[in-house]
Amino acid sequence: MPAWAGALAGLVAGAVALGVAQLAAGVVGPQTFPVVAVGDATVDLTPAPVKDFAIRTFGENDKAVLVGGVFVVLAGVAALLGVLARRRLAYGVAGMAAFGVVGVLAVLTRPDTGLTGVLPTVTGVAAGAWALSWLVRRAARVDEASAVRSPVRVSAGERDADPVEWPAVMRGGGEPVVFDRRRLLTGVAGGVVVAGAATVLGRQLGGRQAVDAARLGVTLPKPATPARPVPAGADLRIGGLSPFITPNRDFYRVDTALVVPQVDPRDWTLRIHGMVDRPVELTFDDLLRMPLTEADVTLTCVSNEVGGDLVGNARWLGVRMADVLRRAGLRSDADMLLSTSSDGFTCGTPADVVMDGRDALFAVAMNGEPLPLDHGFPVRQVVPGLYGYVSATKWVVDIKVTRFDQDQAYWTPRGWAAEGPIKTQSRIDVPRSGASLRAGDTTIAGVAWAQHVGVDAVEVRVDGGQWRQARLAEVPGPDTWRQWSIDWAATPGSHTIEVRATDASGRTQTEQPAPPAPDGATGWHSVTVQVA
Ligand SMILES: Nc1nc2c(c(=O)[nH]1)N[C@H]1C(S)=C(S)[C@@H](COP(=O)(O)O)O[C@H]1N2
Ligand SMILES: [Mo]
Repeated sequence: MPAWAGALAGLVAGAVALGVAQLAAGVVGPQTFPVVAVGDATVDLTPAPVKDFAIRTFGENDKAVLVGGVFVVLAGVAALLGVLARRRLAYGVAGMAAFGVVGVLAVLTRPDTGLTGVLPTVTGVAAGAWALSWLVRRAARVDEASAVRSPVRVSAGERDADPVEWPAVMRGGGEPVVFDRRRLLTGVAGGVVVAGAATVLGRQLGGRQAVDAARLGVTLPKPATPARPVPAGADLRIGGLSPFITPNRDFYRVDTALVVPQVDPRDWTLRIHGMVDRPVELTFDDLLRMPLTEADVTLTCVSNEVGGDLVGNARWLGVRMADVLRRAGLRSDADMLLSTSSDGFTCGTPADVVMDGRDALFAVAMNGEPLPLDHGFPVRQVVPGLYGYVSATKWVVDIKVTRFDQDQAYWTPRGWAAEGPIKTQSRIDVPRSGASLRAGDTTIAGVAWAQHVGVDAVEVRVDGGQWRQARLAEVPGPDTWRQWSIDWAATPGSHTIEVRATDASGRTQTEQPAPPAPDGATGWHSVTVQVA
């Protein structure tokens, strides 16, 4: 059997393994698909600098790149196992089993898989090993002609003594066997069909239909405390300027989940425990029966570079976290709320921030609809003034009331600060960097944010000249970003435009550039444009 045939058999056996695993994961849960479990574990184990590099280089495609990488590695190894299996089937099967062990370990260390989560890996590896041996055997046919011609039956042991070159695959009985390309290729075709069908079926079974349907079935109660009306002048409606409210489909997404957690609201509970007088457990219906608050809050990711787009503003509807926590009764020496998502991500939020009266919510809706699955359905946290990684737990299921000196959240051991208040920032949306403009009167516009403090001033300068005050749009309160604009008489040539904001506490953004890690980027956003 030539090497290419072994590689092909290995690849197809690998595909059968993944297909069967996908099918089983369709029943047990998509996060138990071994590629996803290994990918998720890789995300958690990746050193912070590598992860930062990946986010910088691939942006929101980082997950696709990771999963693609896992597939490429798997394909290479499967082909190699096929090549080895030509010599000895046991090599190939042992290699598959080794992969199974890696898969099982990854699944078992995930927080959202459980013991049944190993089923997809185990059945997949069993199916792959079976397919490999079936293909290798199938490709070897007893050479009837030479068996008849040969006066003596040659057994494998005699091969070395015999100068004649014997086919690589020998059957136990010692008949000379030859490689049968046709039988291999028909077997390969069968394997491809099985792998493809199992994958498609598994995807359908594991699809989001059930949770999507449950989401559509959610009836949102009216808020007991409606949002402050958005002033008419909050949205300057300038072409290219971010709208005041970011539509859900355009809202940035950042999380560590390779497959979006599917949490059925009928199964959802929120447990509050730790340093409390009485542990509390709430169902989704319990939560919806509490008074709801509506608030416009701008979320920001700590990974946002100066000028970046990991920031968005939405109208949230939810129960004040403080109301729920008061039911449990926080002990006075507790200072941290360690929240956990259904997929095991954790956030550490300062308790005093959540309890100080701001609109810190267990949110159930975003811009008038139940939370999109990507944004944490059925319940997520929203805390004005704190970066997402320390406050905005999506798919939240558990709050441990604890202390910063006793517990650490997900990102802290990975090199990010334990506490993450949002730094005042401003961004130029129009003109875009690199734009070509016509000389004459034009508008420079953008957004600025200083959540829970408020933006008091935005200044713009061109080519390092005088700072000029921008016009500020109105805002409903201090928790949202604020649009700004300024006129500019553009003259021919290349120009650099810079912006800086001053918050309501009187602090102006520092010019000093700092990277996002460990606690948020600083510096002034600038764009360079060509005017003709
Ligand atoms: N479960 C879970 N929640 C999470 C995260 C996560 O990785 N897992 N990432 C946080 C980070 S870093 C940010 S910036 C916000 C982003 O929320 P969004 O995706 O709805 O914009 O979610 C936060 N909540
Ligand atoms: Mo973030």
